[in-house]
Amino acid sequence: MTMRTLRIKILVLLIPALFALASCADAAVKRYKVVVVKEYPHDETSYTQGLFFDGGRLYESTGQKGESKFREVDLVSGKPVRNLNFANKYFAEGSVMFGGELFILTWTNKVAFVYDAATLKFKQTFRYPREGWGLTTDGKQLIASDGSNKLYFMDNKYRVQRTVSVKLEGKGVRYLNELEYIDGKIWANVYTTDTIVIINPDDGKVEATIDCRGLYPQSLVDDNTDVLNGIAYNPATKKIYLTGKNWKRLYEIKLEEIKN
Ligand SMILES: [Ca+2]
Repeated sequence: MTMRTLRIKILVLLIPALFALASCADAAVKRYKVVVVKEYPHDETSYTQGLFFDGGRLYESTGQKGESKFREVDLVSGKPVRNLNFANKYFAEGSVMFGGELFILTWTNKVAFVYDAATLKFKQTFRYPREGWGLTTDGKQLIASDGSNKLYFMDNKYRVQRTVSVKLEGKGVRYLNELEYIDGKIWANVYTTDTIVIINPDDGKVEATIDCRGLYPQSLVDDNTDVLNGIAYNPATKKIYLTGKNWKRLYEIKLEEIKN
């Protein structure tokens, strides 16, 4: 065998292997865009921080000092059914119901409020040594974000059991904000962007990204409009809803994969 034929032989063997590697890397992170299935009114005074369903009912927590509130919201009308307000010093953040209790984070106050989930009666507070951003649950633990690329898995006493670092193709994804646990994965809004990442809760690896550009039409944008934030999943209907801070609409969406 000449050197030339050897080189060709190596290339012939190598090229499919390289393609296999490349397609492996491509297949690792899927890319989706969102398609609107249905749209609903959303209170444009709501600076959305937390959004979730529990028992078929939609709940939302909103931020800003002096404007922070927690609400049960009628999906169809967008109107509040029940409402909790916070003292002016608190900036409410993510919220979720877990084990018959409602948990609501605050941004820099470093305190979480706990209520009875059924009556919304105040029960207690927990302190935590970091910022509060998003909150969700896998039904076994609370899962919180703090604006970094970390997710904190905690028990109902706010004790951290484990953390994962969220990475997209090996690079940390910071500014993880509103969270939603959907079918074994954690969806997270990446603050200030139109991107949602789908995270494997075991290793923090981003398995897919969702491009939400164009979801909120330019015709509805005004001086008050802020970023995409708010993911809610109703497990009974398997429907997924998105909104944003001070958006006038809440959208039921489905995913469409972006090929190549
Ligand atoms: Ca949520």
